[in-house]
Amino acid sequence: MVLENLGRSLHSALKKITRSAHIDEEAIKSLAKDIQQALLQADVNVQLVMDLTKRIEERALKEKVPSGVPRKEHLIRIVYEELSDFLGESAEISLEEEKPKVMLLVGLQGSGKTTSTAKLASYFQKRGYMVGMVCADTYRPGAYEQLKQLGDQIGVPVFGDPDGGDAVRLSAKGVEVLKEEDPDLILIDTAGRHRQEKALMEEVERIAQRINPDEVVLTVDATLGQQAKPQASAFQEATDIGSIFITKLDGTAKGGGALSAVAATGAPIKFIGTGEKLDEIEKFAPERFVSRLLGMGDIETLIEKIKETSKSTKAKPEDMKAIMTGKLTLRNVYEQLEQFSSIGPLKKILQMIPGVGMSIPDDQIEIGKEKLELYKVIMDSMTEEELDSPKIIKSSRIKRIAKGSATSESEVKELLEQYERMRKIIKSFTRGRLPKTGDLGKLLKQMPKGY
Ligand SMILES: Nc1nc2c(ncn2[C@@H]2O[C@H](COP(=O)(O)OP(=O)(O)OP(=O)(O)O)[C@@H](O)[C@H]2O)c(=O)[nH]1
Ligand SMILES: [Mg+2]
Repeated sequence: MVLENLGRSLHSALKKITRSAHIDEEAIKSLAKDIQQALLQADVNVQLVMDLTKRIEERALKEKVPSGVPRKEHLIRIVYEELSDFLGESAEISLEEEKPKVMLLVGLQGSGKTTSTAKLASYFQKRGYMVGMVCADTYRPGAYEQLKQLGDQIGVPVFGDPDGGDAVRLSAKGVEVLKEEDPDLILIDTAGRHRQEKALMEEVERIAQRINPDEVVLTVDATLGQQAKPQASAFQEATDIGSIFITKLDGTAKGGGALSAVAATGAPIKFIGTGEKLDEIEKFAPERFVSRLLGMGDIETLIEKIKETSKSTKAKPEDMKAIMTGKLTLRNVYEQLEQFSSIGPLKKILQMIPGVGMSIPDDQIEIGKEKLELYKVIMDSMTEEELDSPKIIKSSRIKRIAKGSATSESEVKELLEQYERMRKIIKSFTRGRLPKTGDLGKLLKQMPKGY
């Protein structure tokens, strides 16, 4: 998970609160301390941490608890709200206005411009928009080929010149050529030479002057931690139509530092990159992000991912809803096997379910691709009735299924055990109800015992 360590520490700080008998000043102070420690470890700036925890403490001590709300719940809500505020406000990219919207991606060398350009293209294409990309990086050898390859992967046209040329002219030409197709969005990938930063900034400025983009997107590498701030501030001052794409949030312990430092400059973070693959992009919504971070799940992002997948495949949100509410049948499993792999590994999906968070050991849910294939073959030999009510599958049926699918009885049993385990885990966490993100009262009640 993104920011796994931070999530774990915050999660255990809250767990301590839910377990304590009384919420008194001491408990609040101790919670604030735990949160401080967790954030400092994630490379969040000391001053920001102090301000945040002071606000949490003050609110927790002074605010009147609304009637009917348990004190603990109120306290957790304060933490949730303050952490969400801390990460800025939700900002939208809208493609509904004038067509085409032109976005210019800028950033330091290796910060992830090219990858993020293609990720954005794929993100909006999946949502039904027509997208084109322009390669205006004329410095990096093979820059055009890199973007072209990514474009081919997702079926998005790329304009560029393999021989390089003048970046400003290429950008203008690219926009002009792509406009003929009447796209909704044109994304321009630029160069990122670090050593001649000044020349680079000048070039970006000249491109911006020439093509007048609707939005300039700065990619910022999350591994910089709080050091991301100067980049974001300079950018925030230089452009008023800017947004930030934080890349490489996966696999860095400093992501919390980067997110909070950038948010503190007031520059809107609109997207985050959570891996090298093109679908590893998420719209950044602080509340949802914090909700998932605290192990409270993120149903909205999950539903969004399912909708996205169901456009290109036949995945059905109803099936996912059935799974999340513990009504998992083998039929759901069968129908979703392929979709699961396109939404992301099962563990990522489960993390978006409230209460599941970090509580499941990897080996309980990681099913390899080959295993999934085998399970599909086995399920092909099952009857409709068996797929709908797996509990009727006893030894004689197991024998028949194994024979029909040319597998062994133990493999059939293994599938049934795996299914049962998944069903139980999911059921025990969701308790048969589908909560909404942000509805903390309900979420908290659904947390498993010992949370
Ligand atoms: N893990 C991870 N890697 C990423 C992410 N985004 C980009 N990368 C990787 O970062 C490296 C640099 O990405 P590019 O997209 O080529 O960066 P760039 O800013 O275009 O680089 P230049 O054009 O050389 O300035 C590549 O290896 C990418 O796969 C992300 O969100 N997570
Ligand atoms: Mg590049």
